[in-house]
Amino acid sequence: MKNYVQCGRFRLPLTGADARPLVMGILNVTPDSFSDGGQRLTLDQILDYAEAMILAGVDIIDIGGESTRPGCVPVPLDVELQRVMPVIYALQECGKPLSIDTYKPEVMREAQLAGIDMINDIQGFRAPGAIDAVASGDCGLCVMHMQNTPQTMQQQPDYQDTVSEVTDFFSDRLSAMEQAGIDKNRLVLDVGFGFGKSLAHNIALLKNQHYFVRHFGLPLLAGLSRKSMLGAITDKPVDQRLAGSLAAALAAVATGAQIIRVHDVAETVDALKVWNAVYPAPEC
Ligand code: 7PJ
Repeated sequence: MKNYVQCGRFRLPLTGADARPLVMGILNVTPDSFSDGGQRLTLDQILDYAEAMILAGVDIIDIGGESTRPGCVPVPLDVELQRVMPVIYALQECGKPLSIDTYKPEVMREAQLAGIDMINDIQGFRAPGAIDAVASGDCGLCVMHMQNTPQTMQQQPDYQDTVSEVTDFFSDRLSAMEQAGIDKNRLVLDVGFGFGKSLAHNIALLKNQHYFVRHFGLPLLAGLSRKSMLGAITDKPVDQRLAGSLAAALAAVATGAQIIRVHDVAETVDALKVWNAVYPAPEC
């Protein structure tokens, strides 16, 4: 296991006295995000929301300019840039690592010029030019697994063996990144809950997260917050999934994730503090 993740200006500890599960707060800059879409439209409102996340103890702020909910339509490059770049510039000095949720190499390049600390790619840097766009910097890179595309992924998710297929995907991406000379200390893996997965696939991956940690020796990020798999389990609509999301965050940490991507930062920070008091990170 790595001792830290290199995350641009920041080095996030994974082991030792300072290590604890980290909370990545979702900052959607889209008018159509599935769980809080349309509520935060002006830059001021977005920055207020970021400020509240910081006060609540967020560790990483994940800025997203394109909704990737099932069936959504991709946004053009210029629209995505218009949405995210002002937010990145405005938050540059906020004191927290900034992440950008994008799969577009042009957005990755612009965001790095603006000092982004992490690039979170739901396509696992598969777009032509994506690896080239990030190879020479030092920002963290989250490599997520997705079957098919957001437009089609939930139509018929299909695996012979979920864990081994996701393993093969990571192996392929990691060797491409290694060939490009990317330092392993920059890398984080994410099995991609809900991205081309049935409930059974998601549960199989959640239960096997430790396997991925052991196999690749890399930290895992997990995003389960308010997702439909929690709706399937609890029979609750998206605005009533807080308790499910907190339980999912703890389950994800219990099974090996070190960064938890969430909407509800304050509640998750508290839940993880309690968790960490009982199960602190390993010493080395
Ligand atoms: C994830 C993400 C996730 C990572 C989204 C949503 C949909 N990035 N971006 N992992 N999900 N790394 O927030 O429900 O699970 S967008």
